[in-house]
Order: sequence, then structure tokens, then C-alpha cells
Amino acid sequence: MRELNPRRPARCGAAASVLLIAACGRSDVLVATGGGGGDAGGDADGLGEYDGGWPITGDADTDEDPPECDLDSHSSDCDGDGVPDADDPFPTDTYRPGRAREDVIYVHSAFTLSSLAPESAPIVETIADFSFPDDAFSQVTDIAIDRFGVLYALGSDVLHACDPSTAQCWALASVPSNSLAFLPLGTLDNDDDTLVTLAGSAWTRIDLRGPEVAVTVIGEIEAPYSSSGDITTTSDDLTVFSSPSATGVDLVLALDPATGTVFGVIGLASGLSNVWGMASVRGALWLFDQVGNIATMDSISGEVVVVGFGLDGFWGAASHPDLR
Ligand SMILES: [Ca+2]
Ligand SMILES: [Ca+2]
Repeated sequence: MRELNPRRPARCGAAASVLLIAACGRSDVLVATGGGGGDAGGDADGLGEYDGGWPITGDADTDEDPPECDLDSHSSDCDGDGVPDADDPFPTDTYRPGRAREDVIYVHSAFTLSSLAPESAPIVETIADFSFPDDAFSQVTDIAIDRFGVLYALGSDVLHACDPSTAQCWALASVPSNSLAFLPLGTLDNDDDTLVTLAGSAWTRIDLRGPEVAVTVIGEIEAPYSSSGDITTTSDDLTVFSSPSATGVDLVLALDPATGTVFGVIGLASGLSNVWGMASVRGALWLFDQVGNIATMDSISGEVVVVGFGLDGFWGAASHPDLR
């Protein structure tokens, strides 16, 4: 498990068992249209806040949605960017957050976002270094992509929305690190896919409503298992996570997403070192380790086959759910 700045204080309120967090440092529905940004909140926390250049179209006290937007709708899209209002962290900003491609696996190191085509001899192609134009710098510990292609990134216990084509990221809320994934529609919510994180042993769901973020701890993963670095859903609908083990070799385990109860071991990540990235692609489970190994694991036999290498090493991975 990656421990980054462990003494760093939570910046937007610590996560409790149930905690509603507005967009980090912002009012509940502080929505901007057009470009701009900057920390104009006067508190010098480095977090993105309303900079005076955009109209505020929501109201923190009345929880009003921006005009023409419906933050409970997965079909209405008031800014026309292809991301429905409920799933759009910037529901009145046509230019943010951008959408991920459906045909590649996104991978990253602490500092750089890359992609690779899921082929027999994959080549890692750099997209860009992560940048935080409105916010404090973060090392990125994991990424996840929702069914509309919105890419989220965890960095220094802060959830960001990022543009997959530029790797620009904007802080949304404090969220415990360090594994991040979307569970498919119907797994925890019949109306939406659900963002989850495994922070140490805390199995946690993150509900998103436009720019609003609510964090709920579901349960604890039983010892000796804990987060190594990622979560994904296999083609046969198992929720799996990577965990350190006593042997020093990571395990891939299945768990009950409704409770966090561990079902059992899928396989041992033999030959790999710290599996911090996983992605499910066309029926195969892809593993990415800290050293840079790219491998596939058979979700039935647990057999691991190394298929490639990335020079930067991997801190996380995700692919569009339609690629599963
Ligand atoms: Ca939208
Ligand atoms: Ca938008």
C-alpha cells in the first residue's frame, strides 16, 4: 500500500462513517461555466474555488441545481458535453471534465498518465504529466473511469476529476486513498455505477451527484488482507482487489461488494511486485505492478502471464467499462 505524506492533514474534512462533502472547499453546487479557475477563496489552501470570473449558478444553502440542469438525471445533459448532469462534476462547463476513450487501458505513474492498447504486445504511450491548474500538486495513487468516460483520480487523499486527453485534474473532495474503481451499474446501485475505494482495510463507497461527493464506509476487509493498489470487476462480475500477503507476493482476492466480506483468493501475482493497477478488458484481467510489469491473470486458474513492460512503473490503471 502506498503511504504518501501520511501526516498530511485532511484538507476538506476527514471522512467519517457517513459524510457528505460538497465540492472541496466550495459551496454545495458551486458550478462554473467556461474556462478559468484559481484559488480565489482567500484561504490559500490551493484548492480550486470560484474565481469570480464565472457565474455561480447554484446555491449552497438551498441545494438548488443549476438552471436547466437536473443533478439526479442520468439522461439530461445541460452543457451538452456527453456526460449527464448527475455524472458531470462540472455540469455547466462544456469543456470539463472530458471523456475517456473506450478502446485503451489508462495507466499512470505518480506523475504521468499514459495509455496502452490491450494487444498481445502492448506499448505504453504517454498522454501527459498530471497537472493541477486550480489545485495543490498531488501524486496520483489510482484512477477510475465511469460508464460515461469520466476519469477520476486519487491523489494525497483528495478525489479529482481529470481530463483523460490532457491529464489536467481538479480537486473535488477529501476521500481516503488508495484503491479506486467504479463498480458496474446494478452492483451496489440499480440506477448507476458506483465509485468505491479501499483505503487500508476500509471498503468505502463514494456517491457522486454532479459536483457533490458523499463518502460511506461499507465495512472492513478482514485481516490479513488490505489494499495493495487497485480494485476491478472481472468479466464474470466478481469484484476483486489486490492485497499484500505474508509471502511478499500480492494476492488478487474476490469480495462481496455489499459488505466487504472476502470470498477468497483468485490468484497469486507470481513474478510481479506490488500490483497497484488492475483492469478488466474483453474478458481478461490485466495486472500492472510498481516495477513496470504488465501481465494478465486467468480469473479461473489464477495463471499469470507477463505480456509487456512500462519503464515508469505503474501506480494504477483503469479502462472504460464498455471495454470489459
Ligand atoms: Ca454534461
Ligand atoms: Ca461538463
